[in-house]
Formats: sequence, C-alpha cells, structure tokens
Amino acid sequence: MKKILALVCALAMLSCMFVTAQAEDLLKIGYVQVGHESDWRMANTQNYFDVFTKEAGFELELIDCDNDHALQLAKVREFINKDFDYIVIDPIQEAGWDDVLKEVQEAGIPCIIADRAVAASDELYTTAVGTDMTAEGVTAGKWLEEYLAGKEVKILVIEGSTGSSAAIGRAEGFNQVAADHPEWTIVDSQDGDFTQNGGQAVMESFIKTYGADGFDVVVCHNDNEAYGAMDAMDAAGIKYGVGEKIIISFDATNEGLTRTLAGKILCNVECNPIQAVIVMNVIKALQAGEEVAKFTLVPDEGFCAPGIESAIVTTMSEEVMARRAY
Ligand code: GYE
Repeated sequence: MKKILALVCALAMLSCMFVTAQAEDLLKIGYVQVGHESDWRMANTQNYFDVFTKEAGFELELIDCDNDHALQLAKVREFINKDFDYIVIDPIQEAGWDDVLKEVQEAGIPCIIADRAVAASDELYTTAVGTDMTAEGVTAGKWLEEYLAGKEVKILVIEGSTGSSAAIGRAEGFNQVAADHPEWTIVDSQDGDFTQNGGQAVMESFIKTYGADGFDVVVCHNDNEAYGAMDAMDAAGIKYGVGEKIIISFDATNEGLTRTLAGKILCNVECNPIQAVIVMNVIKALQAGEEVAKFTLVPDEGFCAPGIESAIVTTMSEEVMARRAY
C-alpha cells in the first residue's frame, strides 16, 4: 500500500513539474488592443485569440483599451514590469509613443507595432506589421476617378478616429487623388470615430447643414461608419447606390461586402484584420534569432458593386463573397 501511495505521490509531483515547466515554456505576449469600436476590430481580436493559443506555445494577455491612449501607455508599462517576452502595440493614435517605446527597449523586450502605425522613429521598436492605409485611400480615390470619368461632384467625408494612422493615411491617399480633380469639391470632413453611432451622428449633421442636394459622394473611413451614414440617409429618405448617392467605405468586412454585393456601398477597400499569423511568424523568426524586416505588409484588395466594371478593384459576386475569410 505504502509503495502504491509513494508511486502515486511521485507521479503527482512529476505531472506538477511537467505542468510548471510547460507554463514556463509558454511565451508571454502582451497586446494592447485599440478597443472594440468596429466589426474590423472584433475580427482582429478574435484572430489573435485563435492564433496565440497555449497549444501553439503562447500565453496571450490582450487588453481592450477602449480608445484610451493613456490606458495603452499604462498597460505597456505593466507588461514591462511583469517582464513579458513580447509586447505588441496597436496604437490608437500615431503620436505620443517615444517615451514608452524607449522604456520597452531599455527593458530589452522586443516590441511589435501591429495594424496602425506610430509616428516615432523605427529605431524605437523591433518591427511593424500592418496594411498601407495611404494606399487604401489612393485605391478609393482611383476607383472614384474611374467611376465618375470627369463628372463634377460634391464629396462629404466621415473620418476615422482623429490622430489614428488609419484615418490619417486614408485621408492622405484619397486627397492625393482628389488634388488632380478640380471638378471634385470636398465639402466637409468630420470625425465619426470608426463607430456606427459616430457615422450616423456625423451624417445627420451633414444632412441638416447641406441638405440632400448638397452632396453626391460620402467617403466613410470604415464600414461601421458607412452603416451609420446609411441609417441617417434612410431616415431622411435619401437614396444611395448606382445612379444615387455614392458611398465609399473601407475594411471590406463580411457585412460591408454584403452591402457592396447588394449595390449599396459602391466601393469598399479592404483592410485585412487577419494579421495574427503574420505577427506570430515574426515572433517565431525573432525567437530563432533571425533578422526580421522593419515592416511586413499585410496585402489588401478593393471591391465594387456588381454591374460596375473596374480596372482598379474587383467587382463583387457571390463567388468572391464565398472565398472571403472574414
Ligand atoms: O479600419 C477600423 C478600426 O486600425 C485599420 O480601425 C484599423 C481600423 C479599421 O476600427 O474599422
């Protein structure tokens, strides 16, 4: 009996040691996520949970920072104090990162900037992974140029969160194309904070100020803002689609593309939220002591509504919809 007990104890201790060893082997990843403002963001968060699993060798602590820059800074400092193996930052705003990035560097923790960009020198972080937001803005502008073919239009813009690289890049890219078109007038441009409520509120005030005849095109910096703008236009009896007001959006989420397929959002420029595998591969390369590029681009594609031929973006169809991953 004693022997059996001793054996059971020894086995229990062994399995205990095994579990501890396993927990110690897991790479601790701290991720300061922007928030939960949009469908894009939810898909991005889910993707991190799907990829950075214990089975894959990671212990992920993902913090929803609810669009609070100060909270992002505080959480990064907490990760430093807890001596995490990697810190991943999705910066709410571009500015204001220098000090904390220096602190991460001094602590010797590799730092990855994901999705959005920082305005700091790239010597202050290990590497960055993300989409090219300026190129996304150019794609939207180029599509509009092709679609309008010289027609005079009045444009309203519902911007993404002020100070975010996503809003800055998309505006910059679109404005680059607009600069070649004296027949385009950008009537107004306001922050809709990347949310449906924000998009609706901005569109309601635009309609109040400019009336239904005061605009032809609405550029929304993400799909959720476009849904809000559509709600506001529906309530005011303003039609959108081919031959009506033109809505352009970014993200190309499942719901966004469903509305493109339905001919409601005429152009939807993708921003791919499935970025966690790329970040994981970067971490694996760093673990193996390999050199990694300063920036890894997540490729995007643009889409337009059925019946519109385009050399710039892909025309939506059921087949295109079926091959989408999110
Ligand atoms: O377009 C928007 C989200 O940073 C690219 O943030 C991302 C943007 C995305 O809230 O929907």
